Amino acid sequence: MLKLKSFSTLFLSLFLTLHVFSQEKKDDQESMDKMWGEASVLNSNLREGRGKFFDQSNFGMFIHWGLFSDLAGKWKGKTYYGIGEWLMNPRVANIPPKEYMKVAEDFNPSEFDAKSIAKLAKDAGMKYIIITSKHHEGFAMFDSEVSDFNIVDATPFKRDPMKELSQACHDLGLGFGFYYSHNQDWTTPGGGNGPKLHEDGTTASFEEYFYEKCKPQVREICTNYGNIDFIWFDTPGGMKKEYVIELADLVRELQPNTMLCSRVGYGLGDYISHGDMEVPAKNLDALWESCDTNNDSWSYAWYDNNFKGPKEILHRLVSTVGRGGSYLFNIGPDGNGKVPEIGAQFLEEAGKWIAKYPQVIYDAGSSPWGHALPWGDVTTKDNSLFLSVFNWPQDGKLYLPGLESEIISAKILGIDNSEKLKYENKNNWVVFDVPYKTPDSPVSVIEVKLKNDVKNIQVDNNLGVYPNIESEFLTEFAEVFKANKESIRWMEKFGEWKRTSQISNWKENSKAVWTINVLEPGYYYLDLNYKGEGRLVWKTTTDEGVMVQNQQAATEKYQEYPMGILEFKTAGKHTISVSLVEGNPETSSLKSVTIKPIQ
Ligand code: JFZ
Repeated sequence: MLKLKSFSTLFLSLFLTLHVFSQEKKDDQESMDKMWGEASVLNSNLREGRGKFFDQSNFGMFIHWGLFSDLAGKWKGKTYYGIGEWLMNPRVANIPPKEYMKVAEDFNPSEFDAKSIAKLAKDAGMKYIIITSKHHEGFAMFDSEVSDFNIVDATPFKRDPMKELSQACHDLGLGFGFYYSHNQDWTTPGGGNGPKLHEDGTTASFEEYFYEKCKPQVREICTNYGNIDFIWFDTPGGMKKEYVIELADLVRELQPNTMLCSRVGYGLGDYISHGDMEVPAKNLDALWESCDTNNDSWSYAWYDNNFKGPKEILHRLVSTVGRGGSYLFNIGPDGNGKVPEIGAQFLEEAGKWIAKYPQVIYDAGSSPWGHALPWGDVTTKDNSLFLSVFNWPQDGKLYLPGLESEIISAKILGIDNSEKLKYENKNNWVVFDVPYKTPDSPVSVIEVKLKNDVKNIQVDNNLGVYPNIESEFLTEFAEVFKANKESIRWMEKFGEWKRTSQISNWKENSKAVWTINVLEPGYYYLDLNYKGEGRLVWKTTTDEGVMVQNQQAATEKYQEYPMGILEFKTAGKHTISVSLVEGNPETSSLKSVTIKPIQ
């Protein structure tokens, strides 16, 4: 029953994610929806079978590399900002396929060093590499008998880098997998969103593309590179189910231990792929992965040096594991085959931290709280909670809400002779006495040993109001009456997807209600994060009859505004209820509520 419920929640959230969108970005969303296809899956007793390696690893490297890497986001002197691997697409530089294919003539990534990339993954603490063998551009980055448009036959480079990389991974004990764009092929007649006609002017069919290129190439990548742990098909779009079944069957036959990601289509994958470049707010009880990139584009783009720092990489990784998933983190080597230096350095630094705290990541379980906590996140193993503290408290107190289970001991990891931490129980909170000085950088870890296995413990997972750190309550966690709770997505730059959950369509008696857990009664600042037009008036009331109502400005972008001071008269469980009092209910939407201690 529990399983069923969380699966249906998951479906719902995936459905909302894929189908709700803001008006102005409707076109982008619709065409992208069509290409992604449905987000599928869910068998799975796979955790003990072929899914075990994936389930336990929790951290892998994704690599986007192709002809587009050589172009680096630029065509005929003009830079096209956004995801680089889409450069030739009509919505970006609109490069005619024949002209695009000529790029191969100058593609010579002579600095490509498979061993150093595999070593980077290993040093970063990643357990496998998944690389683009053919992206939507249709160019095979491997030696293919099936199509000459491949890196051995069409370029001066002449080497098969996939052979080198698969070998290097196997030598270092890393897993290995291929991305393959099975539906979209923008340079092959008949391929998804590809040329409609052959050279001689006759009509090309998807069937021809499928049997003459796609399927035989999938046979090649599943035959010539040893053991393959993942086949990561992408964007099934309008591809017919019978083709997808044929491909999945072929992979199962040739590589019976391979894990297929959900983007193969039609629910034929082994695990769910989240494409949001972000960590979901709530735990998902399934095998799933969140893919993300180390800067903004997936493939190399000359201007894009917005690399995530070690702390951010670790935060996203720990939170993904805390939500119950695996983190697939992308790098984009350039046209010479080199991995951009800054990104590589940050990964190595993150890897040093993981090497010190492997128990926090590998084979670690999800957080019993089911969501992030204001100071960081929780992963688990047997009787232990690992508290990864990203915002170390300045007042010597670390607060853990709602733990209704006996603690045996608590201590800071990574310090020689670290003493047991003192703590006290207050209501159902645990208050740890911690040193003022941050024990480790960029993240400190406290291990809390419990009397029982974490699988059997009780946690009150209501959102907490903390005495020493602000707490943001997302609309995902609210109960909503007579308004719409929805997930919206939009592109920041082209192909750079962002999402948020929001409450919109307010009516006279609409309200959003959060159930929260207050440790210290008293005064707190109340902020609301909303968008809209003109000026809006919001009202917030508590179950104790306290009310805060105020007017603030509004813009079309989400922004946080102070509402005033809210009082909790007693500690314990409370509700806060938010409604729109004045303003256009059509354009007003609420993203979150933040409660901040007053200093
Ligand atoms: C796809 C590709 O089109 C893109 O080039 C890149 O390879 C990326 C990893 O995958 O783009 C997607 C597909 C699905 C989602 C987001 C981007 N999604 O479901 O959110």
